[in-house]
Amino acid sequence: MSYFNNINKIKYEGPTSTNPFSFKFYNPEEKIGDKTIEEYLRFGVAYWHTFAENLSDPFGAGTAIRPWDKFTGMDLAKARVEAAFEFFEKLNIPFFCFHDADIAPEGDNLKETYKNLDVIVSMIKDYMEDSKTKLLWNTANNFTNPRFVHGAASSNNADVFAYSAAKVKKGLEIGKELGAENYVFWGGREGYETLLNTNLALELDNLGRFFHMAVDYAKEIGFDAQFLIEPKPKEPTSHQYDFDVASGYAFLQHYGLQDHFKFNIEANHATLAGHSFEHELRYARIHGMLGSVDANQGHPLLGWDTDEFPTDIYATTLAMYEIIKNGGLGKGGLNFDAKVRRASFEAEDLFHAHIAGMDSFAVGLKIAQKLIDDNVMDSVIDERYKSYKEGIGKDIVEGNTNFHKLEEYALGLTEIKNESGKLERIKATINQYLLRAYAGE
Ligand code: XLS
Ligand code: CA
Ligand code: CA
Repeated sequence: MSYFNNINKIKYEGPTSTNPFSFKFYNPEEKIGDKTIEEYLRFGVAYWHTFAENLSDPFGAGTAIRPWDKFTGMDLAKARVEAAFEFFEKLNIPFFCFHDADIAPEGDNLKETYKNLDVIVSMIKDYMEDSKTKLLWNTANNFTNPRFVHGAASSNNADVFAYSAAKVKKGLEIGKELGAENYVFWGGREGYETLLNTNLALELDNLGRFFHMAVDYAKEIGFDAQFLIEPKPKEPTSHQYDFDVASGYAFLQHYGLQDHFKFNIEANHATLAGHSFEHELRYARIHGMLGSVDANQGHPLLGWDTDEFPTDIYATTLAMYEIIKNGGLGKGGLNFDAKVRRASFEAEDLFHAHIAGMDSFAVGLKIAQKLIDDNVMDSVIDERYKSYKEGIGKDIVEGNTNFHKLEEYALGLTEIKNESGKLERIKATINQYLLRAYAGE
C-alpha cells in the first residue's frame, strides 16, 4: 500500500527549478571539502512530528489529515511504519529518530507496552534491511503519561524513578537492536514548578544516579551509541534542570559524567533559554561537547517552543559555521524536530516542510564554508585580539605574570586606546556572502 501515491522521489533539480517537489540547493552528492553534502548534514526525520502529530494546540483539536488516520491501536502503529519508510525513501533521507511512545501504543501495564514495542521494533528492523535510512537516535518518552506528573528520574516518587529506569533500559536495548548511532535524554519533566515543595539536592543527585545507571547498562549490553543530553530551560516545567549547555555541562562535571555525554542542541530551546542557536552550538563546541542538533526554529513573535521547520538562512549559515568548525557532527546529525503549521494539514505539506529545511541547511552549509575558506570571521577575530599576541597580553595568556607585575604595567600606562568592534562592517560582509549565494556565485 502507498500512503503518498501521487508523490515521486524528490530529486535535486537546482536553484531555478519551479517544481515544488524538488530540492533546489540540497544536492546530496555534491562535495564540500572531503565530504558529500549528505554526509555532512546527516538529516533525520522526527517520527513524532511527522507520523504521530495531529497538529492540535491548547485551544483546538488536531487538524492534520493523514492517510493512516483510518487505523487505530497496533494497526495504526504498523501503518505509520509503512508510511514512514515510504516517506524516507521518497525524501531520500539518511536518518530518523523516535521516542518509544511514538512507535507503539502503551499497553495496560509495562509488560504489555514492551510487547507492543517488540512487535513494532521487529517490523522497523525488517524495513531497515531494505532501506538506506538509519536510526540517528531513539529516546524514552518519560513525560506524556500522567504517571510522570512529578517528573521521571527527578520524581519525588521512587516507583516512578524505577518505572522510568525500566523504560530507558528497554530504550537502550531497542537502540542496540536497531543500530542507533546515539541515544537522547531530554528531561521533559525533570525540573520543578516551585522550590516550596522541592528537594532540589535529592532530585539532582537522583538524576546523576540515573544517568550513571544508564551508562553502566549500555556498557553491559555493548551498546556503543553516543549519549546526548538535550537542554531546554522550561516547558513543560517552569524550571528544567538541563537549562542550557552551560548548566548541563556543569551538571555533567559535578556528577562525573562529562566523558560519557555530549549535547543534542535544539535551536528553539536555545532561544527559549535567552540564547542564540549559535551561542549554544559554540559553547558546546569549544568544550568538545557538540554531539547532535535538533534543527528547527522558534517563531520570533511567540515565546514558546513552536518547533517550526528551519527556513531562516542567516540562522542556518551561522549554525553550519559552528558545525564545520567542529569538524562535522561525528555520530550526530540534523534531526528535524519540527512540525508543519496547524494550517498546513495536508500530507504533502510534510514533504514541502522537509524540502524547505534541507534546502535551507544546504545553503547555510555552502555559505558557511565560503566564510571559512575566505577567513572572514577568523581574520576579524584575530585582529580584534591581537593585543594578546605580544607584550603584556602574551605574558597573560602564557601565564607569565601576576597582579604585582600587572599593577606595575598599569601604573606605567599613559593612555588606554580601544578600537572599534566593527559590528556593522561584519554584518554587511556576511550579507554580501548571503546575497552572492542567492545570485548563484
Ligand atoms: C521537546 C523536545 C523533545 C526531544 C526528545 O521539546 O524537543 O522532542 O527532542 O524527547
Ligand atoms: Ca528536540
Ligand atoms: Ca522542542
